[in-house]
Amino acid sequence: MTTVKGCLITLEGGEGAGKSTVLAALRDHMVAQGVRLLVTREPGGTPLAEAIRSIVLDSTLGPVCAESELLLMFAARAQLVRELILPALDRGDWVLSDRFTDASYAYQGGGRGQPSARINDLEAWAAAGLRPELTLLLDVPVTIGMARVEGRSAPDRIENEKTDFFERVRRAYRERAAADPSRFRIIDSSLGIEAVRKSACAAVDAFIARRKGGA
Ligand code: Z5A
Repeated sequence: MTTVKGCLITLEGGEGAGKSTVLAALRDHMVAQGVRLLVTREPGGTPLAEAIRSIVLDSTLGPVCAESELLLMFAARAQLVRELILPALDRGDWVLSDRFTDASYAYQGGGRGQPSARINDLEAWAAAGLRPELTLLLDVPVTIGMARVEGRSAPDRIENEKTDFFERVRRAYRERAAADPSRFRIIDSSLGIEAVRKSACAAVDAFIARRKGGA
């Protein structure tokens, strides 16, 4: 069993970046090392947050304004943070989340043009100021990512967006990573699945080793 204290690790990336694929590999890799791990996703992870997810991604509900979209993402997050993530961290467990607040900066900030200051305020209040200690950004050119998910059954409301929206999302993610290099690791996700998986596991191993050293 690892002796280091619990912490939050997140996976981020645009369409077809391979988060789900990498998440499964990372979970197995970390559990095999004895890390006590809660795996979750956003939006979602609790019954209420999953219900909000189905609303916010539903493409049949008519227009959703950017303000509603941002608030729904944070409503789901507020619940997940208090119901699952903070209690897990308090127990000393580790948490691996498929997306977190960086996604709101990228999609609602970069993609929809919501001001960063507003997202900052929501992060401080609704997300209790919680920030991951490590964020793996799976970065892939938009055209490659979109080609990977093409043909997947019924795109949801956000997946229906056009290429320029996803280009803004990618730019916002990369800017956040550049602004906070001690937290972010950018993984070149245009490479094959095995290479991406290896880079992600290596980044987490290095983080665990560093944390053990400093714990
Ligand atoms: N959203 C938001 O707007 N604001 C927020 O604050 C939050 C979220 C938290 C749902 O997220 C939506 O919510 C998302 C952002 C928004 N909208 N969009 N678009 P999600 O994370 O649940 O949904 P998603 O982005 O569509 O993720 P996904 O479907 O799980 O995709 P993925 O995890 O990136 O990819 P994958 O399923 O692992 O892989 C896709 C395909 O590519 C699959 O066939 C793989 O076999 C293949 N693949 C994966 N990696 C590779 C490599 N390296 N080479 C070749 N092929 C690959």
